[in-house]
Order: sequence, then C-alpha cells, then structure tokens
Amino acid sequence: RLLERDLRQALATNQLEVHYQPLVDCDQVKVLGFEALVRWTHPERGSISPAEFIPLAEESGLIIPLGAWVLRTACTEAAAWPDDKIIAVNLSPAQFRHADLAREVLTILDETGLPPHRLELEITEGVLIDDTDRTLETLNTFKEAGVRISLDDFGTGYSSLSYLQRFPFDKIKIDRSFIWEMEKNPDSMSIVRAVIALGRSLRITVTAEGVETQEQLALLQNEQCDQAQGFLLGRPLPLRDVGKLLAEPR
Ligand code: G
Ligand code: G
Ligand code: MN
Ligand code: NA
Repeated sequence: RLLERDLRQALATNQLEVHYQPLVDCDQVKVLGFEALVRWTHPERGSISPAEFIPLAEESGLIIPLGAWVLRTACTEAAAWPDDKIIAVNLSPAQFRHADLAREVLTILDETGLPPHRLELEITEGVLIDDTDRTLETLNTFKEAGVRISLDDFGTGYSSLSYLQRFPFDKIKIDRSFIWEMEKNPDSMSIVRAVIALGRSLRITVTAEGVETQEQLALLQNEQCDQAQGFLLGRPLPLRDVGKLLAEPR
C-alpha cells in the first residue's frame, strides 16, 4: 500500500516533526508544560493528520519505531526547557502490547537526561481492556520510576470507573466532547462537574481538553478544575515557537 510505504519513508527521511500544545493551570492560566503531537508533511500530499496515519501505523506495526521516535524527540527537546515544564506523550495500545515498552521508555529517559517526573504518558481506555495484568505491571514500572500516567479522552469509549481503582493514574483528561457541550447541555455540565469531584476525592489531577472559549474556561475555573488545554489556551506549536513562548515575560 502506498501510504504504508510512504510512512516508512517519512520515518527514515525526517518528514515527521513533533508539535507541542500548551497545558495550563486553570487558576493562573500559567503554562505547566506541553503535549507532544506528531505531524507529517508528505512531499506531494502536504500535511497529513495523525488521525489518518496513526491508525495505519498501528495496523502495519510501524507504530513501534514511530512511537519510539516521537518519545525520543519529545524527551530530547523538552530536556532543554525550564525544569518545571512537563512533557506529555501519547502511547497507543499497540505500543503497550509490545513487550519492551517499559525498558524502552526508561532507556530514552536515561539517554536524553529528562528527569522522569517531567514525563507524562497518555493512554486511552483501549490500552486497559487488552491484557490487564501485563498492562498493570508496565504502568507500575513507570510509576516506580517517577513517570506520570494520564487517562486520555476520559468518558468516551469503554470507560469504566474500576480502571481508576485498578490502575495508578495521576491524571484524568476529560474528553473535549463534554467541554464543548457544557454551556448548552446541563447533562454535560453535570458530567464535567462529577469528574472534577471524582478526581479531587481520588487525588487525581483533572484536565479539561478542547477548551475553545473564554466561557468554557470560566465555567471550569468556577468548578476548580485543575488544568486545561485547547485552542483558547494555545494551538499545537512547532518547537521554535515553544522557545518563544517560554521566553516571554509573564
Ligand atoms: O494532533 P491531532 O488532533 O491532529 O491528533 C489527532 C489524533 O492523533 C489524536 O487522537 C492524538 O492523540 C493522536 N496523536 C497525535 N500524536 C500522536 C502520537 O505521537 N502518538 C499517538 N499514539 N497518537 C498521537
Ligand atoms: O486524543 P488527544 O486528546 O490526544 O488529541 C489531541 C488532539 O486534539 C490534538 O491533535 C489537537 O490538535 C486537538 N485539539 C486540542 N485542542 C483542541 C481544541 O481546542 N479544539 C479542537 N477542535 N481540537 C483540539
Ligand atoms: Mn492526548
Ligand atoms: Na484526549
């Protein structure tokens, strides 16, 4: 298939790049760190969305070298930022099924010099359905090393509250669909409020995703949500713009 060959080529020839979306503290609207999001500029087709090529990478097995490349690049670049800024990296279920994930992550931390507490790994509920004993073992290895773990897209897919009990999450990221509906739909507002309360009582940080308006941010601040991400607070940025953002006085 054309795209698979192209993706293999992309990995080998520097067509991939990591962009960084700001993650902010809701209260002070201060940048706490960034989420790494991979970008592909195809020589003929131009920019291709990860929503298109990540599934292809998963099917073809290319997600293993691609995921390692993203992790290594993000850790290398983040190691040069001020040491209070965290870096969040998405891991796909296929990476979790790969036997060497834990060792690979620890090796990358070691080689890039990024302190483990500055790394946050984002996983989706899809990871948790698979092979729970081994998944738990992998997550515990991260935890023991000081790496933080967040549950991405919370509330979609096969959410189960028992996951919050069984796995050692440091953070829940509320899926953006709830944030977008919050103002118009009282049920969505109730769900957001309940997840914030749940996080507070379980001592798990709560992040709202997809914040696009000042009104949404105000509602979240009112509920004392911990952190937020979204186009209102910052779009994914190329590395050089992260440097500029971090250099701005505030
Ligand atoms: O950045 P954007 O909104 O276009 O991303 C679309 C999807 O691709 C999101 O679900 C996002 O989590 C996923 N994605 C982006 N970068 C990575 C990555 O490096 N690894 C994995 N597994 N998923 C990613
Ligand atoms: O699945 P995940 O949450 O990792 O997806 C992250 C993706 O969400 C990124 O690709 C980013 O481009 C996208 N994203 C982040 N903030 C917003 C937002 O405020 N609005 C929209 N439409 N997409 C967003
Ligand atoms: Mn994510
Ligand atoms: Na998400």
